[in-house]
Amino acid sequence: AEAEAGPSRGAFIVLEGLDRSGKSTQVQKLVEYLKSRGVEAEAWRFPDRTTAMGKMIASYLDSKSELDDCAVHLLFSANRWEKRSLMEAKLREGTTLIVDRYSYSGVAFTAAKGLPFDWCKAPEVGLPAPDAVLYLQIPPEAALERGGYGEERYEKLDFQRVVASKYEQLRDATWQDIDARKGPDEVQAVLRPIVDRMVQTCKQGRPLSRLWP
Ligand code: T5A
Ligand code: NA
Repeated sequence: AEAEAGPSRGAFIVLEGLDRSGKSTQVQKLVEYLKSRGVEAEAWRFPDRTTAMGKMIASYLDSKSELDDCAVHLLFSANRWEKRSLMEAKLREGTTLIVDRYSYSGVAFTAAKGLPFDWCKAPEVGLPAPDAVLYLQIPPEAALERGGYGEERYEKLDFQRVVASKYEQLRDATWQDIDARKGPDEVQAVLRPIVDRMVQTCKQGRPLSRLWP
């Protein structure tokens, strides 16, 4: 049964996908679009590289430091927890958050290294759950052909294939597959009505739930 409506709030929308699937491009476009329609909206991204933990993560991703696989997984998770209260405050005050990666990336990328799925999910339990997860689906081979691929730690074809298979296991009721092989404007045209609808639903008081739904 539908949960009772709560107070009006902003929507929490996450874009997920392999490296170079076009998340950042779509997040920026969505926020500009929402603002142009008078909707209060902000672009967020994880990892948030600006915090102390984020700087450790950035150094690891650039292969400037080595970290134990379990330790870095917990750092990525802690980097979400440290933003939790601000995230919840923004949503409560009516700001819609369009977020580039979240806990789904956290689980898919660490599980792809061979760590147990349930262990990967555990530190995410209790974080705010997104209202919608929009998965930008692209074959790893096609992502590879896009600019800049291959500079960061995880940007290897074989690894991205395993990540894609781990994402498959994370599908839940909030998840929607989006064909991301098309041009940026075509992908944007598919995303806008989905986001518009969720902004309305949350304005009407869709209760915020917790991971994992
Ligand atoms: N990670 C992350 C974890 O292991 N655990 C975690 O908990 C989290 C949160 C960094 C890495 O960290 C891992 C996952 C990642 O490996 P990141 O900083 O988000 O994560 O890095 P990327 O995902 O690689 O982000 P990118 O910015 O590189 O890729 P995007 O955002 O998917 O793609 P975008 O929009 O920047 O576009 C990439 C290129 O393609 C072009 C763009 O112009 C650009 O050159 N492009 C298109 N070309 C053709 N058609 C389109 N539709 C296009 N859209 C964009
Ligand atoms: Na990357």
